[in-house]
Amino acid sequence: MATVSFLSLLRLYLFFFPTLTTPAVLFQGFNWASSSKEGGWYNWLITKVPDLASAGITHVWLPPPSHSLAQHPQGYIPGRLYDLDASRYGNKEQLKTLIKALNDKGIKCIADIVINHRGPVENGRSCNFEGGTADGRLDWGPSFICKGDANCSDATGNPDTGVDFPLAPDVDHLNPTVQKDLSEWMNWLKTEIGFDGWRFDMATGYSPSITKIYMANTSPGFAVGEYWRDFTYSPDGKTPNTDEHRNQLVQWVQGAGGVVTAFDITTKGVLHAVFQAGLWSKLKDSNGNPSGMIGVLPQNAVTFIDNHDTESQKIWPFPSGKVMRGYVYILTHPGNPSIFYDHFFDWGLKDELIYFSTLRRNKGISATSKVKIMAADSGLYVAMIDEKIIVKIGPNGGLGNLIPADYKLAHSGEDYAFYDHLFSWGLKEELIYFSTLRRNKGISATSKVKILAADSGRYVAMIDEKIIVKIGPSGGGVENLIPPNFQLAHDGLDYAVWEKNGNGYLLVCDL
Ligand SMILES: [Ca+2]
Ligand SMILES: [Ca+2]
Repeated sequence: MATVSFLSLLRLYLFFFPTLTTPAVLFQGFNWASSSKEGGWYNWLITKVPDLASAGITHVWLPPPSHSLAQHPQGYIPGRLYDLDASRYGNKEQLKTLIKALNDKGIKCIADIVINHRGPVENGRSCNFEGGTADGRLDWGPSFICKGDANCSDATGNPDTGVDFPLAPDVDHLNPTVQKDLSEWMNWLKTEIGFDGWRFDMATGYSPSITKIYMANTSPGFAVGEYWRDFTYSPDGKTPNTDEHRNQLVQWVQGAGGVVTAFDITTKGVLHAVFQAGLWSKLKDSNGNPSGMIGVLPQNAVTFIDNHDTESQKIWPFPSGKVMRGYVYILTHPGNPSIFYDHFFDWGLKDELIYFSTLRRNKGISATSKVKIMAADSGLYVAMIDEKIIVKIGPNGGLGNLIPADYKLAHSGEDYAFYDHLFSWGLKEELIYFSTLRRNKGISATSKVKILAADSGRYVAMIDEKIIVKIGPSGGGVENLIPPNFQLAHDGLDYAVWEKNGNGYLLVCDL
């Protein structure tokens, strides 16, 4: 058999262990109106699972799952934390069914953890809480609430370690029983309900050292915090507080133990500065890197364009008409990008979002991909990612000689384009591989061809029932065409070879 290069081995390794290397693409699976969806949101979202799978989504962030005060049906003032049947999104069984359907497609689920504050028993004393089980779990009184909280006059707990939530009693997270009860509840969400990780609501509400405790006690597969600090500008409107802003995010992540990620609100702010105020140079920091959190701690950044607050409630909506340009940026750049439900399903952007999330996966763009910013001024942003693609955003078409000769325009949309790297080295090695394959497999002038697919950008054929070859840019559903006794043996740019009873797996073990 032909010499198998290290690169081929690496590709094989990536093929067999995708979960270790597949970059995360998150999806926010709800908006502010979802709790009033007729028939229940969980029942609705489950019909969208195939779309999410085809977009390469790895994690879906679901809304707060517990009972919540009647006037807050979205779940953000939860009371009976264990009571998932009183949620306005659906009941516990519907939630479990949804999570299982997502898990079956390889998608993990993130629970929205609202623990800064808690909704008291309604029509009772303002500072009594019920856990939602027959036993005493999470049944709390005033001693569990931060002293001085305006929502609980007889609170006797420790002073708040963070920001106060004005609409409900703030929980005293320094109380060891609080830490134990909430950790237990979160672990129950994992083991009993099927969640894999957390989105920490209002993470400014308590010290990062508290988040660190919950991270350690619950070991989530993925966790992201909403550490919200307002993005501001100097009085002349020209200088956003970019460095200071992202440093707060970084300090929070480090204070919380360094494993948790944070929503990259700085990157959203920078994109607002660009598309609202035309401050294109702000896309590059003083070191030549992206000026959001992705420029300093990308593996801990979750980039986003909008969410159930900023867009649904018009708190800080992305500049009008520029949403797709924002996604082109975050889906081609480092960090862990996320997609908002509305943009994907309601705004007509689905195909483009799938295009760019597929591009991200195919090119192996990850949370720590390298960005080389080639232009960031006067309506033009051009950046090379991992020396594999070049992305251009902005109305200014004056590219001059910016795009190297070995990059070719592959895709474009309104004020954005992507250039793909042409592999310019010689073909000798590949030609030897295929001529050797031909000889070793006894492929002859009269070999039998069984065509398995010839449509939509892909050609798949079995030769003599010994090998399968795939040619074409589309990867869509090819894995379903390959019988289980065929193993991926080799691949290149838009082509791949599978061998019957091949020794691909053994090669992987040799690594
Ligand atoms: Ca409060
Ligand atoms: Ca608080």
